[in-house]
Amino acid sequence: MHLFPSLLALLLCVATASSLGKEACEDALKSCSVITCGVPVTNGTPGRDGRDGPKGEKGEPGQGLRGLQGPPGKMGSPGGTGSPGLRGPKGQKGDHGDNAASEAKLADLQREIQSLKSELDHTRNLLTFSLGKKSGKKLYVTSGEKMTFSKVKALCAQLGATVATPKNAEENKAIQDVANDHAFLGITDELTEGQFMYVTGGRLTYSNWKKNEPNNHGSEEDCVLLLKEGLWNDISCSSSFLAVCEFPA
Ligand code: MAN
Ligand code: CA
Repeated sequence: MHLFPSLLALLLCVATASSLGKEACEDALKSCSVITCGVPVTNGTPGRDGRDGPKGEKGEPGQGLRGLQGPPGKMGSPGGTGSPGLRGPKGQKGDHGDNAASEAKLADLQREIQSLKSELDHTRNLLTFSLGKKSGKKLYVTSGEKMTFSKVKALCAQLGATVATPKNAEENKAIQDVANDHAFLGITDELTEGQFMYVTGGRLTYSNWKKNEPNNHGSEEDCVLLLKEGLWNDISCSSSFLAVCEFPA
């Protein structure tokens, strides 16, 4: 709006300054802010443009905002086979098989068991009769062989029996009759010297020692021998005598 009066003042001022002397110009400067002072000259024609300068060094990276994250890369190649996993839990019990077939099999087995039982009864009766076993009495059996005490124990155990052990005079006589020779009894003092015990456990409740026995002759007599005449003598367990086994009453 006030542009026109200001432009007019500037033109006037330039015109005044170029027509005045140096002093007059400096005076004019006080009222005019745009002009420069000097001796007035006639301007020459402008020179030609210079050549292009050398290329500048690469600038520092800009400080603008970082771009957005690009899309995901391509999928990689598959990895190797992993190690086997842990063993799974035990499965549920399976169904029962064919019920009718199982029952038929069971009936067969029950018949077979009955048949075996009666055959076993018959064999036992025959054996006890032939061995002269009396009802309610122990059965004593000998193979007629002589062996060390440890072998007698093993043999009787194999038969499901124990080594013959008289608990009274009647049993002592029964063993004597079966053996008809010196025979080992199931009694030792192997655990504590001088303290004779049943090999099946427990202290003696009956004995039939010969005079001056047990004497632990040579300090090595821990077993008991039923002499042919029915009396007892302690003897070395590593000597060999008749094996007599005992079956329960
Ligand atoms: C003699 C007696 C017995 C002993 C035997 C060993 O008969 O001393 O006590 O057991 O010898 O052979
Ligand atoms: Ca002795």
